[in-house]
Amino acid sequence: MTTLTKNQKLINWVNEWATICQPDSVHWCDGSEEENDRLFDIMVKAGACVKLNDKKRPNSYAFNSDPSDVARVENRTFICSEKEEDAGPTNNWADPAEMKKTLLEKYKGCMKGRTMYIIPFSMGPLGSNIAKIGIEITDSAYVVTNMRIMTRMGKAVLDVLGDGDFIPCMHSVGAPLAAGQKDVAWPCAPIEQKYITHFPETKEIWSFGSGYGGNALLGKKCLALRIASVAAKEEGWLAEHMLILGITNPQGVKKYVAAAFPSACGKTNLAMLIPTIPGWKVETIGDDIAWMKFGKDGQLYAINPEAGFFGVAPYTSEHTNPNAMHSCDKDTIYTNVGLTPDGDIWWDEIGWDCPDGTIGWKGEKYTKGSDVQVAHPNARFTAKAENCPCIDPKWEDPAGVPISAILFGGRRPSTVPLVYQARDWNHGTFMGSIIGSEVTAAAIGLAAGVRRDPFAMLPFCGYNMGDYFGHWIKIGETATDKNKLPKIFNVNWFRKDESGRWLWPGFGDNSRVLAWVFDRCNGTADAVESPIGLLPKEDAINIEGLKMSANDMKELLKVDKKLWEAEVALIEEHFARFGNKLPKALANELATLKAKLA
Ligand code: O2Y
Ligand code: MN
Repeated sequence: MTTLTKNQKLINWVNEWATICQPDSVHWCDGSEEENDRLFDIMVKAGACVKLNDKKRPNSYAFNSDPSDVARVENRTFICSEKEEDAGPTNNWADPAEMKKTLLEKYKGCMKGRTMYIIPFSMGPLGSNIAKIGIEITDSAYVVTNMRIMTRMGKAVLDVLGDGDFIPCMHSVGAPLAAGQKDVAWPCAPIEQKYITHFPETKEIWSFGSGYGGNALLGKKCLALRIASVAAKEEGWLAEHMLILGITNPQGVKKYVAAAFPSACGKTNLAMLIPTIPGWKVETIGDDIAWMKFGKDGQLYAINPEAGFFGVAPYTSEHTNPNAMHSCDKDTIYTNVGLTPDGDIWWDEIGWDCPDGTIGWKGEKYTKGSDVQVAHPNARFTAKAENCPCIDPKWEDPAGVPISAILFGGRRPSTVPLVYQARDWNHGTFMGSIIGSEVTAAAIGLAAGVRRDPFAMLPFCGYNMGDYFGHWIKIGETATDKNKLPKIFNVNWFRKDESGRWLWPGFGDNSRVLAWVFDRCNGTADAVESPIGLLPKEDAINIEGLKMSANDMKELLKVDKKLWEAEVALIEEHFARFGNKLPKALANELATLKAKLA
């Protein structure tokens, strides 16, 4: 074992886990290219992955997971706070001592026959005062190679850490090997033995049984959202499930926008949007997570704590998101996509037909007309941010970028207009607290209606969501210069008319809405008051070149009193969930909305 640090606390922690897990060997990851190549070589030889055709996809690999391990597992994700109340009504709670006892039994000998990897990683640019250092212990080389893309990882992190503190992240796929036992391509434990657990008071993460995405790449959802949200509340900043983009107008003025949407709203597409309106430019800081802190000047600054994209592959194409497509031209890990006979990848709506002979993610051969599922709907690409053609020049700036606007949104076929602006910070917090998407009865057995996902943080808030609302209110109160707070907007790309026709084209045309947001922040666009907030003036949104009637635009910006009265009743139901944890300021906002509608 080559220990790359003199940090005694870290060495002791690693030794303790090595004693419990009993791996065959311990490897401290230095993050070098040689190490990365060696790990891929080992995985290719073991049949865990395939190296793709170097001429088509240089330095890229395809993995297929076990069919039981294809996504984050919310019902196996736990917040283990000392008090149940501190996990709140939206999280699964477990007693921390009991959970540790259960898991320690599982971790005992769980790495037999495997290597224990020690991954030092930084969430955020190395040395940034907004960044945090974590150490992940894992027995998965797949996790190591993904973490090398998704975070700043390796020896340099240990150098910055010195003898300082780190966030301990413990992970095992939970599949020890007996002497002489042959490994499988994707080791993991059965679903009921998977545990993704968080200990907010001690800021620890223990994950067991899954090798997939958010369950296993612990820097992402576990650290950068669940644990970071707790730290952010304690330290007075914001850890949010938000993309960050830079937008430049034709005069060369640039502003930065952060945005939160529930899943399946096109967050990565918005982060990498190519504007359809002449002269405008959008550049990407991040597509999933934003950490925002006040600077000395009273402005809120954001960093993307990640260094890569763990993007959904299906429906990503040259048409929907060319920048994402080119981010994964090289140096990419693909998970659960189809493997074509010429060593390339395929997924639904990639933009070309699936070649005969493509091997699907479950190992079945596809031929035209067969019903083989080629790519899993949650198939992923892990791609480096530095390979994104529209990456923002400031994406690694340790100081972060100043945020002028925050957007919230959801999939709302009716009721919610294309865009409206909050009157102030508390009203914007109210907007964030009520976002959600409409689901049909058929969707995953849920009752039809609006599924609320406040701030898109429902699965990611590491503490009581009512207290989280309160933290947002407090951020507004403690801002030294209220005029410098970001302006807050709600957007809805998903409005339909009565016949079910989409009213808004979406994708690159969302730049038309971003331009209005930009102009509002720039003081160069007017707005009109409505009961729900500030709406664009008629003709304020540039629809030149779109096949849209004036009536469509009217419909898109309509505030239907009856629908909003029904919405108020639904919001009351939603807020009731938080009991006495609901901040008074949000109850007041709801009362104001009711009064304005009357
Ligand atoms: O299924 C997973 O493990 C990935 S979930 C994910 C990945 C990237 C960005 N966002 C998400 C999410 O669930 O919000
Ligand atoms: Mn996400």
